[in-house]
Amino acid sequence: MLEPWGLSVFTWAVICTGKSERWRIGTWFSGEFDEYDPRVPSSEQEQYRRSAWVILPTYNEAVNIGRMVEALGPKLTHEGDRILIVDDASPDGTGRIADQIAGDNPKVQVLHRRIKEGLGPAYLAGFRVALDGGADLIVQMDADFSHDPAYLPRLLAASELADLVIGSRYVPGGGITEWGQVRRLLSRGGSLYSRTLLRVPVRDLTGGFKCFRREVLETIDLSQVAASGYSFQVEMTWRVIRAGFSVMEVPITFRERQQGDSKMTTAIVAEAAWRVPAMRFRGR
Ligand SMILES: Nc1nc2c(ncn2[C@@H]2O[C@H](COP(=O)(O)OP(=O)(O)O)[C@@H](O)[C@H]2O)c(=O)[nH]1
Ligand SMILES: [Mg+2]
Repeated sequence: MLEPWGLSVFTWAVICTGKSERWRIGTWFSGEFDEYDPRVPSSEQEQYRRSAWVILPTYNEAVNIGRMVEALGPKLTHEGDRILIVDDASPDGTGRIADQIAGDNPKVQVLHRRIKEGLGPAYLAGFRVALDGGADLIVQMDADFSHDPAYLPRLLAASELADLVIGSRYVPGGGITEWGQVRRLLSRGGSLYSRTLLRVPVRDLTGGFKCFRREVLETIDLSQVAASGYSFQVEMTWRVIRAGFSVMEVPITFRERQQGDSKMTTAIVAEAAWRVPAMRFRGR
């Protein structure tokens, strides 16, 4: 009998060689994700895992940031693991709270930026700091618990198999809770729109819970990344695929933020609407 791990590798290999000749894209369909290999004791597996930096962009997340760092703590078992909070001068004092957390926890660092420029520039600044700091794996996730820290080991484990791992709502086993119809439609529509225009078989192109291997971010010219809102997620994945890296989607359940306010605006949606076709037609 094939173990889940073997099965997932097999499934991925089939997808890579069969369905998608041009891109190396796959989905992890197996049911057991959270272990590297069930046959190896976990203490030994830790030695194999590479260091991970988790980038948390924050704008007015004072109610969430402390709990978020606490929830991530037990998952950051490698000595090189770090959390990097990228705060854009949040008026609610998130930056100050982050500094306090960093003062008490040597695994936490804070990058303060003067102005709010959107998610894209905040992540790009965070990526550069993580690369300079020696991160092997760079994880990006929302700081509002929409991305559950419990899935972090799953993403890290899958990064043994693919250059970019996407926590995906739209593969078997993934989903969304507590979202209204409008938001669901927007997300589904956005993914379908991008997928169709860019002609890539990634299900969750707008997803923002991802793990990049460092080589990926070193190869892509980050100074060329133009998108700032949701389309940042699409643009990054698109650039990764075009650079020939492998992509794997692993299922996650996304939940609406419980506290604080969303920064989503019509301008962010509008940006995605024109930027995605622009990406496609800019040529390769
Ligand atoms: N540093 C920074 N973080 C941001 C900015 N916009 C959103 N965020 C953070 O990005 C994450 C996702 O944003 P959120 O408002 O939850 O968007 P939504 O989930 O699409 O509603 C959260 O952690 C936000 O605090 C920004 O301009 N700068
Ligand atoms: Mg959110």
